[in-house]
Amino acid sequence: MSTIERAEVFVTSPGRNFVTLKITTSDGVTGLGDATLNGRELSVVAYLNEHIIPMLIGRDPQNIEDTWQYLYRGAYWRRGPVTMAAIAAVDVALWDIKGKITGQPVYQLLGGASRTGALAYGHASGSDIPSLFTSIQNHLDQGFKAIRIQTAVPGLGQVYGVASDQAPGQRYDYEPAKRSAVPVEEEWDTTAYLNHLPSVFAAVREKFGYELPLLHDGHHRMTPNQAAILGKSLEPYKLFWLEDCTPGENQEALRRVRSQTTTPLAIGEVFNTVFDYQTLITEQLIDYVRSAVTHTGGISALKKIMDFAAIYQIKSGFHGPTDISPVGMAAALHLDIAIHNFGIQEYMKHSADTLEVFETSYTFENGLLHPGTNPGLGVEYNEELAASFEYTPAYLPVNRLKLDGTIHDW
Ligand code: CS2
Ligand code: MG
Repeated sequence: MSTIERAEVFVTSPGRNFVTLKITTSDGVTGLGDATLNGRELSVVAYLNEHIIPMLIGRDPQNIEDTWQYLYRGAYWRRGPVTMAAIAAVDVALWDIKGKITGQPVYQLLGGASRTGALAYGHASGSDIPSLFTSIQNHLDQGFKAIRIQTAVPGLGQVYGVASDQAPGQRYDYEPAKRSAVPVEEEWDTTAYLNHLPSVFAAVREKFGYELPLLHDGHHRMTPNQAAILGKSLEPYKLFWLEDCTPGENQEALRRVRSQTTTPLAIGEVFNTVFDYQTLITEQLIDYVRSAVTHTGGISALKKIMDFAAIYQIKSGFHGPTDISPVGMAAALHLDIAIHNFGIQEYMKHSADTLEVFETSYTFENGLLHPGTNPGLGVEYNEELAASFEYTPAYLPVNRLKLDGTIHDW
């Protein structure tokens, strides 16, 4: 029997920080998993090195479900982003190994292809309407068939999710996380935002028409009532979804929003188990599951969430920002291709440096992503090059109200 012989954790920073788990079997087969938790990277490194890797050595790499249950139930301390990112990395690396052992891309092991490609959405943003239009046009020129819209808010400074204005053809990346010993602080004003956003969507619809699927991320900043007001005011502009309108911890908050607006709702990038979705799914309070494979315990666990969601006609819209490594992105794409209730996939192209460290085989053509047909996940990790990009602490920003500096949800 082949066994897990070695497991190593690598940290690299080709523009932003990534944590990667590499598992090697006694037959010399290797598998990769993404363990990146933006701004809290080293906690997952410690969890893996100190508590998980010693338990993996000698186990059968083929028994993915048993290993998942062993790590989840065995720890006693269940759930949480650090635990579930660590378990996800193991799970994804074992799927990669199983693919290589069987000579199949992972999506074949998940039931095969349900579609020819995964519809992707890109991030357009701008400090004003003209620069937003340029950014949208850039994305259309790159082939995107669905676009997320974020804009600055008059009277506020830098708003998270709004990139510096783009020259045509330039790669979008708002978030090479701001490198400093402490997080940068941004200011916020929900009233100004609620007053401004509908006019942005009106302008975009007037210029680009009603066919283009448009998305928006509220980044957990609203109360249920404010979210209901926004959802209603955006109804004329027929959004594909309104994401993270309220803080994620309180599932019941979405009842109020749902009862007030037909704007489709998506949530879940900060969720880490099926229990974060239980009320949302059984009461059909959302339309899209926003989880990342990387933060939800891996392919095995997210597949189960999606099968549960399918019963309630809820679809996927997996998290795919640049702080998910190309390994995590590839894992999401295999699931996207396999499940029946796929909805859309977030896609921000990684930097050239990142794509040199992680050699990927996924493709983006005609608005659709495909994981490729290489055995396993189809990603190679260049350890030597990775080691030349040293880890630097980097944090997500903190949000304070402009009026009086109160720390705000975001
Ligand atoms: C965003 C992300 O992609 C999204 O929808 O909300 O930029 C998110 O803030 C980061 O991935 C957090 O690490
Ligand atoms: Mg988001």
